[in-house]
Amino acid sequence: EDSPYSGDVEHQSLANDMDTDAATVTLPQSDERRWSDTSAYARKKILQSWIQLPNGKWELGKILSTSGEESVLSLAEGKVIKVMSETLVPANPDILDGVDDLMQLSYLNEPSVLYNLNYRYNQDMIYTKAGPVLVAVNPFKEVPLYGSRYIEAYRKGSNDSPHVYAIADTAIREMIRDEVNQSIIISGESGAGKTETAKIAMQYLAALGGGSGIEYEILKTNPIIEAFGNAKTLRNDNSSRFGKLTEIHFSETGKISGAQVQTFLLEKSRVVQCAEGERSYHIFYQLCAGASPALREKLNLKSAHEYKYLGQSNCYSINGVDDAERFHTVKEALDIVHVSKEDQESVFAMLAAVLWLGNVSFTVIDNENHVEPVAYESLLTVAKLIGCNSNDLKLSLSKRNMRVGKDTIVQKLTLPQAIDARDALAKSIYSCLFDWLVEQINKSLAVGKRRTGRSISILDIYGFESFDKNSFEQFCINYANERLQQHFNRHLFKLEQEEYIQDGIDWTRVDFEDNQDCLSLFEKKPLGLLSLLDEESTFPNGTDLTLANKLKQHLLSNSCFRGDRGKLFTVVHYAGEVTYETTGFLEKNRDFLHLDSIQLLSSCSCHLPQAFASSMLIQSEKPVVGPLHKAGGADSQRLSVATKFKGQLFQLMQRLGNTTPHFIRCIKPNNVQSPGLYEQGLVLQQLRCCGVLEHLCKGPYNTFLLELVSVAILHQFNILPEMYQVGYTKLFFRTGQIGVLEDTRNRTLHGILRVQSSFRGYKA
Ligand code: AD9
Ligand code: MG
Repeated sequence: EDSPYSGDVEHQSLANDMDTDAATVTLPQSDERRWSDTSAYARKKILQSWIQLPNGKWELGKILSTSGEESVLSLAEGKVIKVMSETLVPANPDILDGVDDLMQLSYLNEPSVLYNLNYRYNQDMIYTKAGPVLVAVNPFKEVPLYGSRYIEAYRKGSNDSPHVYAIADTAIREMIRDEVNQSIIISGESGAGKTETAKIAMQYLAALGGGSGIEYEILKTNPIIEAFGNAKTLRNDNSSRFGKLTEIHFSETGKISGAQVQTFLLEKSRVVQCAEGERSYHIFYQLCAGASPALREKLNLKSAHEYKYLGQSNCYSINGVDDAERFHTVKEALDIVHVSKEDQESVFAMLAAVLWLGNVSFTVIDNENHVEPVAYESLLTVAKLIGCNSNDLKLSLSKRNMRVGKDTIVQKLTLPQAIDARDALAKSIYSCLFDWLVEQINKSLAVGKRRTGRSISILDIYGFESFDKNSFEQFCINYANERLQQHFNRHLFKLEQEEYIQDGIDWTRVDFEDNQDCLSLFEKKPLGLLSLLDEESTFPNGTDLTLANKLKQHLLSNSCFRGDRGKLFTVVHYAGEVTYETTGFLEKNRDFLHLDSIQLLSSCSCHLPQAFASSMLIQSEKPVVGPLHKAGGADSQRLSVATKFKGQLFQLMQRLGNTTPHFIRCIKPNNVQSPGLYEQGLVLQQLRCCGVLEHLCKGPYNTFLLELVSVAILHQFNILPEMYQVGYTKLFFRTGQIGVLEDTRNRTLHGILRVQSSFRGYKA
C-alpha cells in the first residue's frame, strides 16, 4: 500500500486513545476496493470487522489487537484467529444493526450490506431502502405486513418503514403534486417476488384510489392473467411467462378511473413443449381438475394425464396448490371483468382444443414418407371444439399451399413438418386466446370518458433466467431485462448527476457503469445478435448451426460475446453469463403460421377462432421493416418475433421515459423457494449484478450533511482535500471517508467517556 497520501496522523491526539501504534493514513486506491474502506487507518481504529472464511462466508469478529501486518480477532464461540490485516473489512457499530436504509451505514461494504439485509430478514422486515431504491427480499411465506391496517398506516404517514405501500404512496403523491405520470418498475431474477410485489402495489393503489368499484375489477385481473400466463418452472412455481405493464388511471380527485393492461411476448412454445419438472400454463391443469361434469362432457375433457402436451414433463401438480379451486377463482374473476358465460365456455373450448390437438397422431400414407393425421377421437374433437369440418382440419395438417410467384403449389407434409404444423396451430390458438382475454379485460377496465391522463404504471416482466439449457425464450427474456437494467442505471445516474449539479459539484468526474456494450451486442445493425438472427431466419437454407457459425463469425470481437462449440454461444449479461443453444432459434423467430391454418380458423363456425384468424391476418399484413427483410415466400411477410419484441421494448422504454420512476429490486434469498433461508452468496450475486451495490457504494462522493462538519474540522482530522468536495448544501466525500470520520468521532466520544469514568473512579 504505497499510497501517495500516506502520512502520519499520530499527532492527532483525539484520534489516538485506542492504540499506541503509529497510525498511517492509507487511502484505498485499487478500483475494486474503491467503495469498501480497507485503509489501514480505518482498520486500526475500528472495533469489529468482517473476515471472509474459506467457504466464502463473512463472519463478524472483534478486533483484539493489531500489530504490523497482522490482526487478532475473536469470533463467535470464543474462537480467536490471527489474520492479515489487509483482509479485514470494517464492520458497523452494533447501533446500526438493521437500519432502514443502507445509506445510513457508516461502512458500505458487501458484508455489511448483506448482514443488514439478513438482520432485517430474520425479523420479517423484508423491505429495506437502498437510497432511492426499495430492496425486497422474498420471504417465501406469509409475512404480517399487509392488509387494511398497514395500508391505513402508510396512508396516514404513521408508518415510515420501507414498504411497497410507501413506494405506491409516494407515486400517488408525486403524481398529484407534479402532475406527472408515475411508474413503479419492479425487477429481479426469476422467483424473486416481482409479481407478488406488483400485486401488493396494486392493492395499495386500489385502496387509496377506490370508490368507483373499478379497483375491484383491476385486482381481479391478476388471477385471470396469471392462470393463462404463468406456469411452474424450475425457478418458480408461479413463473410469469410474459411481461406486463398495468397502467392505472386516476381522475383529478385521485380516484381510479380505469386501467389498461399491456402484455409482452408470451412464451408460446410452452404450450407444446416444456422441460422435465415444469408445467404448461396453469389454466390447463385448472380446467382439467375443476371443470363441472357438464362442461367436461361438452368439451370431451379428460384428466391432465391423458394429454400429451401436459404429460411430457412428468409434472402435474404444484405443492400446496389446488388447481380445481383455482379454476373457480378464475371463473369468478372472469365474471367480474364481464366476460360472459358464453365467452367463458368458448375460452374453455379453445383450451380443450389445444390439448386435443397435442394428441393428434399421424400415419404414413405413401412411400415418400408423407403423412396425414389419423381420424381418431382427438382430430374429431378438435374439429368439433373449434367448429370446423374435420376433413378440412385433416387437410390443413397434411398439406401446405405454397405460393410461388403467381402459382400455388400443394406440398405434402412429412412427419416432422406435420407435427410442426400441428404445434404451430396449437401455439397460435393459445397466444391469440391470451391476447383476446387481455383485450376483453381492457374493454372492461376502459378508462372512463372523463380522461385526465394521469396514471401510475406498474411494470412486472419475466425475470432474468439462466438454466442448464437456454433457448430463444431465455434469449428474449434476458434481452428485455438488459433493456430494463439500462433504464435503471440511467435513472440512478441522472439522480446522482442532478444532485451534484445542484450542489455545484463538477460531475464530469462521475464515471458510470453501463450495460450498453451488451445491449449493443443485441441491437447493433447490421452486425448484432438480433439482426444476424433475422437475416439467417430469412434464408431458406439457414439452420440453427449456420446461425451459430454466423454469430461467431461476426461477434467475437464484442467483449460480451463468446463463441462455444457447435450451436452454443455465451452472452455476458449484467446479471451473469448465459450460454444459449441455437436449436429452434430460427423457427421460433420466424414463428410461421401457414396461411392454410389461418384460413382454417377463419372458416370455423365458432366466433373465437374467427377472431383469431382476423387478428393473425392483420399481423401478417403489417409492413415489414428493416433492410434485412427482403423476405422470400408469402409466409415470411411479417415481422420476426425478435424484431417485434425489440420494437415493443423500445416503445415501453419510451413510455417509461415519460414517467417518474420508482424502482423496486426483488431479491431471491435461496433457490429452493423456502422460508427462513438466506444464502449470502446468492443474495450478494443479485445485489452485485443489479447495480444496487454499485450505486450505493461506488459513487465517487458519498453525501454527508454539512450541519456538523466544516472544512476546518476536516483539516483538523487530516482529511486531505482530494478526498472531498464542498457543495452548496453538502459535503461530498470520496468513498470510505465517512467511515474514517465516524471512527474518529466514536473514538473521540470513547475518549471522553473514558476520561469521565476514570474521573469518577478517582472520586470514589
Ligand atoms: V418470475 O420472473 O415471474 O419467474 P417473480 O415474479 O419475480 O418470478 P413471484 O412474485 O412469482 O416471483 O414470487 C415467487 C414466489 O415467492 C411467490 O409465489 C410467493 O410464494 C413468494 N413470494 C414472493 N413475494 C412474497 C411476499 N411478499 N410475501 C410472501 C412471497 N410470499
Ligand atoms: Mg412473475
